[in-house]
Amino acid sequence: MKILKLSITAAIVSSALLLSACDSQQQNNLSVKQSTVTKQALTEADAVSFLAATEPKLIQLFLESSRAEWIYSNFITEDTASLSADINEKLTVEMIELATAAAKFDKVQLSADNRRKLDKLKLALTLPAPKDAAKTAEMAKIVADLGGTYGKGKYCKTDGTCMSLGEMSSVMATSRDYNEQLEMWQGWREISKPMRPMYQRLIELTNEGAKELGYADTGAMWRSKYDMPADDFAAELDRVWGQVKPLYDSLHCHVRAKLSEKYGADKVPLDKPIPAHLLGNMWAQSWGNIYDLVAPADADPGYDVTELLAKHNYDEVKMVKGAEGFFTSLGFAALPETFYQRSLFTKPADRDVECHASAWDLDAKDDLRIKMCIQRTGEEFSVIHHELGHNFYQRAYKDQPVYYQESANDGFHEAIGDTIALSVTPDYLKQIGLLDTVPDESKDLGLLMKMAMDKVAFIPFGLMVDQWRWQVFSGKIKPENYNDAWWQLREKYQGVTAPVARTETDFDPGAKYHVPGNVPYTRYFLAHILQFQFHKALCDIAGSEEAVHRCSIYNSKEAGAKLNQMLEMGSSQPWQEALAVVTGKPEMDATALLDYFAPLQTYLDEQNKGQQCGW
Ligand code: X8Z
Ligand code: ZN
Repeated sequence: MKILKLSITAAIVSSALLLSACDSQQQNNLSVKQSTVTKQALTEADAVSFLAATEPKLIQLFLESSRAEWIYSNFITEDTASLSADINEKLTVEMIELATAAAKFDKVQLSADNRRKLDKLKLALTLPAPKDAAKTAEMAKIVADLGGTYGKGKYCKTDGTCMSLGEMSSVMATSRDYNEQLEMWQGWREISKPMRPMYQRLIELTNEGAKELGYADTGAMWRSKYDMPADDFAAELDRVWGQVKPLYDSLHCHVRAKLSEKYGADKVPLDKPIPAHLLGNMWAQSWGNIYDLVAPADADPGYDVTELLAKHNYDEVKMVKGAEGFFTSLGFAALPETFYQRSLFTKPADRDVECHASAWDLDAKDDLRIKMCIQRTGEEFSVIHHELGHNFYQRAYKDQPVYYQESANDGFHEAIGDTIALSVTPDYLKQIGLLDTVPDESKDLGLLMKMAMDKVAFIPFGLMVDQWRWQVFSGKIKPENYNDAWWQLREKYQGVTAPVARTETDFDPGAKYHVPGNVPYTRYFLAHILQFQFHKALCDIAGSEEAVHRCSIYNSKEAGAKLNQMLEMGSSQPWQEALAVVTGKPEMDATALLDYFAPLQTYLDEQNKGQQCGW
């Protein structure tokens, strides 16, 4: 339903030229399209004119849709929900029509470029809808309602006081009180219970749409977007996860032992999955917030970015300017003034907004924005880099044809800002005046541990979300097992468990933004592998002689130029080729990640000696 550029999602919406008063032009476009696809024997010339006529139509639709989505997620009310549903419905109808028209060229001999553009069009929708107009409208309403339910979600206690997700997340990050964390964990999961029937119906509807487009189900369509056969892509994920799993298992073992020391073996048994509320994060997806519980003795770097930001009076805008400064140091042009005028940086007190961070490109020119309820923490400083990575990518590919105004694959979009954040080293923090003294190498282990708690811990979560969704789409997971299956996968991949009994009146997947938001999640798994490949390659290009975990590409115009070369390509080439532009190799490979964390792996092996690991 929502597509990102050519596959808009709620996370990053982008569009292009303002053509609001071009009714006649739109009619022309449509008539070209209709005459093109009803001809008897289609030729490449027909494809070329179809693609040319479709382009301005898409640009217009994307702009309209982005505006409505921007307003809805900045101001969640019944009215904006209704307007968002209306435009989504219109966009979906049009995209289904275009995908169907594009499929008419399936048997026509075409250049690789024209074939690629048509394929992009066929795969553009994240949530295809059935052709039946009433069903499309029903689906659009569900999509808006699910998003709104999440965005408005808060936890209200019996005394009448309510907490936002941001407030609850702060408690999860800083509290070391078992019951207090549990209250937050349980409280937030109340918001998603009402989503279940909506979600169930959404799956039925979108699968019907996917089948009409020739896919087995919507999950099969999602897996078809990676320049390789869908089954090969799924196998590729398993292969890469197999590379990382031993490191994850070591980290899990060590963290569980430390949590068991902290909370007691009755609460954290040494042979069982870890209770999911003790890891410093609402979803146990990244664990950096409990770094203090696992910090290696004598190797703690002795600083904390949250404290440094406070000490140097960094407010939200200063945090964003700081992150922007990294990109400009690489040679990227500064963000436009409108970015600062139009972005949302702080949570408004007087209305409901979707606080989950996102980056937007409204017009494929220069109307870039982020929307984020920034908290003044080191964690959020990283998220700002993440979001700006989206914006700089969007600007880099803006001159591509609309079909290619996208990242090489969705994992690339998620990896760019994170790649930059890997260069936020102590040395860099000193250069920008946040840190006085760079800790010596004896403290590297602490830095690596902190990074692993964020990045390595995330990887199985990044995989399991869509393992759940794919099986929901395929029907292997039935509605009566939605929650149970979620927890089975959480246990299988992450080795975490629900801290209290769950039932099928709960809908815990819905408490994670990307499920009601319908944002595919495999992208983050990919990004967590790719960012280490990019970082290593860019450090080489920058001529760094440091260990890779100490390298910062700050100020390297060479690294910036190479990165930009890849970003500018958009999705015009298979992602393997884009990857090769920066890394020299067309394969996704976790070796760069494993090399980065090699000293930590040695430490963990030592620490885990005699422990019974696994769950
Ligand atoms: O959703 C995001 C970004 C926006 S694309 C803030 N991330 C995932 C999440 O929060 O679950 C970044 C890492 C994973
Ligand atoms: Zn992102």
